[in-house]
Amino acid sequence: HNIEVISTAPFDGQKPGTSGLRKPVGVFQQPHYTENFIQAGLIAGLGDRLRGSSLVVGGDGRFFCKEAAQLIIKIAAANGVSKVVIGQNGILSTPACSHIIRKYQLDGGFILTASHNPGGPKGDFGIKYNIENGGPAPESVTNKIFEISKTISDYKIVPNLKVDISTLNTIAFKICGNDFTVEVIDSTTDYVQLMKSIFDFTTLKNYAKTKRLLLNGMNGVTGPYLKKIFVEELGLPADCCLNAEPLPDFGGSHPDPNLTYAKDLVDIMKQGKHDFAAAFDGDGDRNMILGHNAFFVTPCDSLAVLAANLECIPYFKTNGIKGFARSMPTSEAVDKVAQLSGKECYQVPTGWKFFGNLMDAGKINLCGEESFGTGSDHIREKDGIWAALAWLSVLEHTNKSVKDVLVQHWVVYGRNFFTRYDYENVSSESGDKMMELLTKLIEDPKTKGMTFSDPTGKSYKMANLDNFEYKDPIDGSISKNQGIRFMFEDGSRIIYRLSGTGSSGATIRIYVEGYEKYPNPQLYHQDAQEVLKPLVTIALRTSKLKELTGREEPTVIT
Ligand code: VG1
Ligand code: CO
Repeated sequence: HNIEVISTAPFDGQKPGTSGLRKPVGVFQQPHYTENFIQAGLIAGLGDRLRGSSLVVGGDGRFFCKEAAQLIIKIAAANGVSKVVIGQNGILSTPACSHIIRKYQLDGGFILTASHNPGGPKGDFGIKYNIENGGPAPESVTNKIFEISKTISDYKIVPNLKVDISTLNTIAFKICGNDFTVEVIDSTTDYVQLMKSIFDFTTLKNYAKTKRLLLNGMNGVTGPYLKKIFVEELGLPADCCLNAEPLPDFGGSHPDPNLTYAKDLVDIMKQGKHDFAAAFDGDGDRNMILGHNAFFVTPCDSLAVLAANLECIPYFKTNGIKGFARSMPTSEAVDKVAQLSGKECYQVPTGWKFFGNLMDAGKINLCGEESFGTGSDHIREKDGIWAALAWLSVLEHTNKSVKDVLVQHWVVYGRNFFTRYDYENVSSESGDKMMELLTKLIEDPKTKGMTFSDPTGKSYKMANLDNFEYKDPIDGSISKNQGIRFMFEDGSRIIYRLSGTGSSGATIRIYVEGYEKYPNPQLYHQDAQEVLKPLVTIALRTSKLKELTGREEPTVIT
């Protein structure tokens, strides 16, 4: 096997976003495009540890995963990597990749996914580099990848190295005298074992027998994991798993577990025949939890409820509960639980990479984001199936329905009403203009203390506003411009961000939160959209969103 050094030229825009590099498939298919990014990832991620290192490679099975996996093997081999561990047919969920890096003490890995973005030849593809703790590369590494990508002039490859990744096997090669091994492993075994070590599967099995559950893989990567865990291990009928076959184009759908894109599941749940449902995104790190009659648990509340009930899970009983964290736009519901239980609660920028240091330092063991991400320190990614099992553990332990668990939670802690408005695919120009306009408000000393009212007369006094900046408490690194925050005197918040996961144009996200503590529990049943209407009106008016984007309505409301 010969190593070839191929001349190449830089491509624009190979800057990893909130979670890796995401672009339309056609962009990755350009000659040298994917190769450049892999070479940059190896150098930035591993530096002088590159020779002799070991990596995991896995993806959500979307179109172009197999081609990219073969390229990674060829380029890794040429760069002196000694071992690549890869899921059979290239399939590994994002949580499984994270676990495999940790379990086998690998030096890092490539995850091939654009998460919940649609797939197929006309859809999106993505590549993410993860580091040796199993988590997404921190900004120091992703910035380096981008820097390298801007000046790259060649990459190394073993062009005629062909590896059969369809059968479980360990294959040894000699590359210019060096040993290079590819281990094709079963996609689910390690992850299923991990779940069995965290949760009490005997108790869950007995509980699951008495309930009607639905799990929706949305044609993404979780299908095989769902069948192993819920059908083989927990003994549920096979038809509890919906859309459980990973498809390269996700069946043409948008594998994003929310009320808009998982509407088919919501409709089934509305028929009232099931007690619990969960849906997962393309790469298996997001989750949506629904109760009887499609009762919807907001991800912010999900995090808070788990925080309040963690001790019913064996893993936390053994390890103790150190603290919690949430991304900045996520509601403060979990903070309320931390206050009452005397635990620390950290606030980090959007993106799972910011939780890694806190978990490594033993400061937190539960964290979450409003974007349907929940997870713990069992790995360094958010974990959809883990969240569903955690919820089942809570339901079993409390012997309550999903809705009753929530209502009881609100009675104790009050309710943080929350909603997010997404305006997808607006022009980058209008997105930037809106952020500029809001930045002017921050710079204007008059804004603080100003009263904002909606037409019905509800008013909110601005207590503070800024562009969120985060100083990592462990390594001291600083991340600026992480979202514009309006913080009102009554605890309500409005947050504006531009998405960092889109593949073209811009997506504006507006997050709105209002806190209520009612003497009458019935009031907690109010619709978040109704309760938050005045704040939403203020959010849209203050940002001139309609004027700047021409959009009357958001693309998605969560
Ligand atoms: C979005 C979410 C963020 C999440 C990220 C990756 O990022 O808001 O909370 O961590 O997606 O999730 P952004 O920059 O578009 O807002 V996944 O499941 O797409 O890897
Ligand atoms: Co995802």
